[in-house]
Amino acid sequence: MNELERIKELTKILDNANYEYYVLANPTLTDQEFDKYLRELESLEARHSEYDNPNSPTKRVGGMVIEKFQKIKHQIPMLSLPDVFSEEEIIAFDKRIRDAGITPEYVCELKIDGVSVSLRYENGIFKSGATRGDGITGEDISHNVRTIRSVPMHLKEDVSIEVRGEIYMPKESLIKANLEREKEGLPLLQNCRNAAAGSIRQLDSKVAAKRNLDTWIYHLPNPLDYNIDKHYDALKYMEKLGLKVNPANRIVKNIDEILAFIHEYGEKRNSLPYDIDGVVIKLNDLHMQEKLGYTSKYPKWAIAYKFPAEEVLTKLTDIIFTVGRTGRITPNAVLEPVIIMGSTVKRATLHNEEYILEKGLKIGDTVSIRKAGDVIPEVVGPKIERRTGEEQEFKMISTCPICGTVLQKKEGQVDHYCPNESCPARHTETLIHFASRHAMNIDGLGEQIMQDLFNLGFVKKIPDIYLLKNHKEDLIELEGYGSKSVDNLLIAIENSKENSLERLLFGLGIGGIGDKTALLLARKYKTLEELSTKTKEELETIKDIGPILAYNIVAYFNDPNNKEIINKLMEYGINQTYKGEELKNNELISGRRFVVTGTISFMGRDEIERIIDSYGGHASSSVSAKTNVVIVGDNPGSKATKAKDLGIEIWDEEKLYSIFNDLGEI
Ligand code: 1X8
Repeated sequence: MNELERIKELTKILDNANYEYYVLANPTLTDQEFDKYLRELESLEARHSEYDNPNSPTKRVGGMVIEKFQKIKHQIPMLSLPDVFSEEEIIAFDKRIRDAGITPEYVCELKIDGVSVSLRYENGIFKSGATRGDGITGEDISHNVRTIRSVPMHLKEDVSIEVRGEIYMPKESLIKANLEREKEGLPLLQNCRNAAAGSIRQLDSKVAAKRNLDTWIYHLPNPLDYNIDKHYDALKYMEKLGLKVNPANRIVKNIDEILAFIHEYGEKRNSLPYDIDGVVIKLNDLHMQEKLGYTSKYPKWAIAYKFPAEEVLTKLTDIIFTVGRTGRITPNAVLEPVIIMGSTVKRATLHNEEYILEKGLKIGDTVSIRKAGDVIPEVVGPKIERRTGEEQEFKMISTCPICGTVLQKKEGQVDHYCPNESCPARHTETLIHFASRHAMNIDGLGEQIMQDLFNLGFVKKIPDIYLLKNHKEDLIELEGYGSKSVDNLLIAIENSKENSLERLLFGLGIGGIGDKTALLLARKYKTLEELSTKTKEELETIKDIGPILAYNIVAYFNDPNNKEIINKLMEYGINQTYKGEELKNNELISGRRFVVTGTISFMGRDEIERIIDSYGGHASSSVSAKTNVVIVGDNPGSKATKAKDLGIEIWDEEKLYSIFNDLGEI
């Protein structure tokens, strides 16, 4: 056998082993055998660059870096499905179909919480993978798709075909990735969906390779070309080609069977190794699908039933109080740790006294917890029937838990405040704020560690942060901080010295200066020194700066304590000048008014608004006739509907991504 033939043979053996392991979950080679073949193939390929094959099993480990995402036009648009949330809506869907003279048979499938993908094969060979994009045009993510082992590089028949499905991150992969990230002092991945979305949008395929992504394939766009006239047969056909098709898919004959499927997987949901957020119900007969057709946006032959937000039960072991930077007291639920939607929840805010009384919470209650907007945990309420009589009534505190000062509550307001301006709690909150993401952005200097550093006396005031490098050994000895994370922390602190003025200005925590005002002032005055010389009257001439804010700024710079802080920061080499670029210009953004609603998977709202701002656009929170563009993410609220009603331009996640990407902001 010559070397080319051996390359082909090894490719086949390894592809097949991947298929058996990752699609069938039935390994046939030992890890050692697999590695041996892989190494042999690697060394043959190294000697024969003329046989370079992008689909080689050796390329599964990633390492391909692209410069930018190419566009791929979908041959058939990639539509989304109408969401429904109730039994009634499912019954109405069934009725519409029956009213069209169809006696339906349906296929029930799991709705995977991942990222849609369209895969193209030519003569059985993998050609490309594309995101949904705006449904018409997606982005070429082939380099990342090649790292997903359950995506075959060769189909079992030499067909040319396009198939669609979902790329997702298994729950276990998220847990593993987060364990690693924790060790390395990196921020944790929030959930499987965002982690999957983030990974496939990387230019370097190493990231996707590391994330252990997986697929479920559930749609054949042009089945009639393959003489298939039932959706379920299309699923079977795709499975036969070697694609990973979900074994849960089930043909059902009526509403009761649909509801039984929903109920069954509602129960099994937590024990599945991947996240699902609902059930997709599709008409099985493809000719009937054609007959029903499409609305302008959706197929009429399928719906996506979404599960209610996941709720889990746990115990409310205590209610503790934290004091904010402004002195505001917040009660927090201390919970027996539970995993919900892939992350552990131990605390949840209870906002204020009234909130707790309205929910009727007692300490010791079994409570149900859910994740609002999929990220922030929320206590839904107590399970009264689980009470034993041992629970304790909640009682609001009357003095500050940190300094003991009697709390105040302003007329008509729900929040309690500690009025003591020099309450130590305010110092830690000030410090936490200084290091936070939108201020100096010091990674690794979060709430808990800052509290520890304050208690140990290492950091009492803001400038002390920059002396932490003198306490390196002490830090390493602190429980829970390895030498690696201390190194990372010290590097992050050093790097923050170079931040542009607006971050420092926001970080100082001058009453009423948010990140936007900080940017405005930094752009206008360029240095902290210059800002500090302005009078109240001068400041008030600036649009968006009212008398209170102007007063706060002047008062801040007149306070000797603050002068000392600023002098120290200067002495330690913290930049105090505006480094930002002058306003960037882009006709899609500059001078236009934006509202962002819903969750954008690849970027937080604040960051999006910051970028809009840097092009001289305006981001605001409410939609009005003045709004030019509404950016609509996942789970948008009424703002999206209002935008539609007003006929305002809408950018979905893909459109935003492609604009930001073209501008080099991603
Ligand atoms: C989206 C999804 C579909 C399915 C599963 N998971 C999804 N996220 C399925 O059909 N089994 S269909 C779909 C869509 O058409 N937008």
